[in-house]
Amino acid sequence: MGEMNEIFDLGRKALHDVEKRLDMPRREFLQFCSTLAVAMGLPSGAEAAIANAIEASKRPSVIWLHFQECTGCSESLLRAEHPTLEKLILDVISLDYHETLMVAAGHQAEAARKDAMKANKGQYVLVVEGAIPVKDNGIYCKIGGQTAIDLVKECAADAAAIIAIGSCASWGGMPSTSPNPSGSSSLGEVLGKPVVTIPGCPPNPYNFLATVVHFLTFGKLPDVDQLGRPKFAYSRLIHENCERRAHFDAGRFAIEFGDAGHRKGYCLYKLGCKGPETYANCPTLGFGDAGENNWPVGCGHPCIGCTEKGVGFTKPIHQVAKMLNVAPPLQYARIVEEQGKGASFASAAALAALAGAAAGGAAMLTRNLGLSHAAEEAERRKGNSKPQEKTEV
Ligand code: FSX
Ligand code: SF4
Ligand code: F3S
Repeated sequence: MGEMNEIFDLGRKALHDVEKRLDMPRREFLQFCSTLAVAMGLPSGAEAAIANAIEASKRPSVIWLHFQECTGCSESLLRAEHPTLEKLILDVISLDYHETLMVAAGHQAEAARKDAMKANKGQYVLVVEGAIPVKDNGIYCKIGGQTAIDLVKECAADAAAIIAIGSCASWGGMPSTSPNPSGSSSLGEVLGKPVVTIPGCPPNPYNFLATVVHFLTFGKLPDVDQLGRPKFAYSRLIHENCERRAHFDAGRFAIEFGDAGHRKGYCLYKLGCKGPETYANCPTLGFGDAGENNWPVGCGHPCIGCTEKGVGFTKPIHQVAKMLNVAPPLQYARIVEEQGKGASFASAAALAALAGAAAGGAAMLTRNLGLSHAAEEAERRKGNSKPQEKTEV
């Protein structure tokens, strides 16, 4: 109740103003603030602070630089619906320089960047999308006659906060894959200091939005992990929240794209899913405001680990993942084994308890991965006897 009172403390007039400014009904606005508070893992009542900050704050000036990338980060932001990008640009942040979206071009564009930097010295947010080529003094990427290296250093000097958006800016991403002829590097490497990173190829726009709103509300960027990723978004393994996890634990795997297991929504581990070694909130957040299960695994493709340095664009897509966390799957009964064979659920639980959590988990994991071979055979036999089970993929 306390937090509701705090929200009501915003006052009718303030809510009316914000409603008008964002062209968003107040209920939707308050819902938006609550969603961001939950996404950031903030304690109850924080939505009031967020609502207050958005209502009262001067919009922070944002300078957004593009280097070696595909513009997918900006594209994913364009798909954010709550609030839409134009509301975000016009009412939550002031996007003063963004090469893809700004109307100005040439000298006019560069003048807009310099003006914004001067007017908001020490207060603007610098967002960098794309890797930065450092080979041969950075001559492989120049904008307005300046190398990306010089440009980013100039803009970083007076920024209040620096955010690397996308895997390319966060750790080199796709442009840095071997043999990396232009020496594509991350923003942190070029600046020689850690920056907040929002990796993903593309990243989820709400992770970016929540990070900016955190800065707006608390005057500082959120807590980050050792790779600079906001903990609110990147502290859980995808494998821990995946809707296919029960299949993994029960040893039910898709073996080939389009086989019976794939069509039944089985676990994609054997197709190379990197969920077990990738930290991100993709399964819980989804993409594109397009409803449930709208994320790579939900759509039937293994996670390639795009948010994880050393996994995405580094490990082969179909190579099986390294298991980082092994928890004993005590809560799921296995169904893919012949009757009368294998351990019972109760005896498996007792075994896991006796062997200790980690050892038990590893044993169960090995067992289930092994089990799946029997399951594969069973699927194949079924496929042979029932031609309609086969797919044309
Ligand atoms: Fe593209 Fe962004 Fe990938 Fe990179 O996203 S979606 S190549 S992370 O910098 O534009
Ligand atoms: Fe989900 Fe991939 Fe883990 Fe399977 S391996 S449960 S598909 S995250
Ligand atoms: Fe990337 Fe895997 Fe999420 S591929 S978008 S980290 S599900």
